[in-house]
Amino acid sequence: MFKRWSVVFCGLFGLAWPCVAGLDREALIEKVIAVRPHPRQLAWQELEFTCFVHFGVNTFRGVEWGDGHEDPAIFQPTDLDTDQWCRVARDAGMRLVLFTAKHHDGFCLWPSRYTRHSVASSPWRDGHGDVLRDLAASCRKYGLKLGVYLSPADLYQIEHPEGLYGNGSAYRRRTIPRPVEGRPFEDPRTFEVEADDYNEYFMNQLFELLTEYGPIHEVWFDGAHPKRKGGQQYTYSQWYDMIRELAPQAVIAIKGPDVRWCGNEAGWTRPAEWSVIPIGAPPGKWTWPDMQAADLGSLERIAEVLGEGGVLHWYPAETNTSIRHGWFWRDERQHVKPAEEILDIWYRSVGGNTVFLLNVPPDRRGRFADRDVRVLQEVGRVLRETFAHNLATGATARCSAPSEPGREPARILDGDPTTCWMPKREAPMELVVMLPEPRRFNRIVLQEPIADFGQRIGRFAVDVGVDDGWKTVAEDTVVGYKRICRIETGTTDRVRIRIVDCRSVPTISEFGLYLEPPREP
Ligand code: FUL
Repeated sequence: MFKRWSVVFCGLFGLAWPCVAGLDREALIEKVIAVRPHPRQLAWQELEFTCFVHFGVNTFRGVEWGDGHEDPAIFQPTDLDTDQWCRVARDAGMRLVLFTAKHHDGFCLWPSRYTRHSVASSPWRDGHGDVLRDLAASCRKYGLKLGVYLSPADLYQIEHPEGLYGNGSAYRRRTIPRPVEGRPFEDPRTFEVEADDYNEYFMNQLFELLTEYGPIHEVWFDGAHPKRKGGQQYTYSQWYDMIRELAPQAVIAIKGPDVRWCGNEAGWTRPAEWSVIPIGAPPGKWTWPDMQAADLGSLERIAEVLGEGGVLHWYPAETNTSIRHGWFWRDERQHVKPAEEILDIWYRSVGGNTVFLLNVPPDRRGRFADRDVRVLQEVGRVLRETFAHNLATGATARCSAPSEPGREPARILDGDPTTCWMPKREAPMELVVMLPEPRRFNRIVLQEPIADFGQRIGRFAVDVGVDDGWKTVAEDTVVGYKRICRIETGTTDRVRIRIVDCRSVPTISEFGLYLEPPREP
């Protein structure tokens, strides 16, 4: 449909607006709001706060990137305790642990059938250790989901004389998984692929990870490469097909179609994080490059990319950063971000329509270090206390515009994110929430029913009742899955939500008022 924007301008919409084959702004908006999350993307978004764990030979060398020449014997955690990771993560409010099963150095934290460069060659637990197995069991115990980071870059396979990376091997038909004597798979499925040695190796390992550790909910493909060799290419689409078959519930993140990198590693968030993003080609042909521009999803940007032959895609952002300076534990001089900073990122990311993936690197014992634990305990305490009670409970809501049947304003107060308010006409408009008595709060939460109606709100403001009038306390951009506004603590008996700019008719699923208790200095 969207081929080339013939630059005809539709004067109707104020400023010049390009039309493509007669498609005006309204028709474009209809296309944009029709884009919805896949259920696996929605389930991932609802996790909100997740835990990244970087652990491996780098932990024992005190480096960020290994070189592939590491002796597996250096991997010797003295007191590996994945229960502690999961307990701390759960108590901080996290719902998934994403683990570096293999980082760029190529050392595997599970005893892969396909390389000796793994925990099986370490004296740790006499070569019988399996960090991923311990972690999977702990995740089950603490009710957390599990994700895996499998680095496409692999320095061991580059540097080792018999390494498979970029070895010039032919692409030919191969069966995944390759049988290994004495180590059969319980899962009988096989895949016929067209691959060279390294892609076969990679898919054999994906098969191990996705069939032998219980359900995997996120697969993370990093784009970084400390080194390349032999023009090695990755057969991504075969990898994705295997993941869809073996782990249909898993989102494929970063170099993949389901979750996009926020574009930085410092925890910065865009003021307007749209989840409907134009990409340069249909998903099957797109290579998911990093997207670091400030504007990824405005209507202007969408028009531009569609005009060049692009398509629309539900592509929500994940904000990733580390609690420490660096991704791996180095020593106890390493800076640890204080709880205020983690909470600030949490509010901007979870409350800015993204998922927050916070890295917590275990130390050489194989435990989260005490300083990190203290920060996470404080973060968990603040989040629990703040969001324990919705202070909008018992309120009533009204809007001057008539509502669609069954979508009255009261729906934003029913605690059910699957119901919503939807008026019969477009923004601008106001929604007034009357509290049963004056209440004190400093956090305002808004959610859109993205599963049913996509992402629409582009700008809104919130006013609180003062004396006989209103005072604006928050103004912001998009809502999407969730927007949290932090405001000065105050008391009022009424709140007004003004939808200032919206793609089509606005809709809100949930509204909440909360009080973050004052913190000790
Ligand atoms: C980067 C990697 O190079 C880092 O080591 C780390 O894993 C980070 C999350 O992604 O691209």
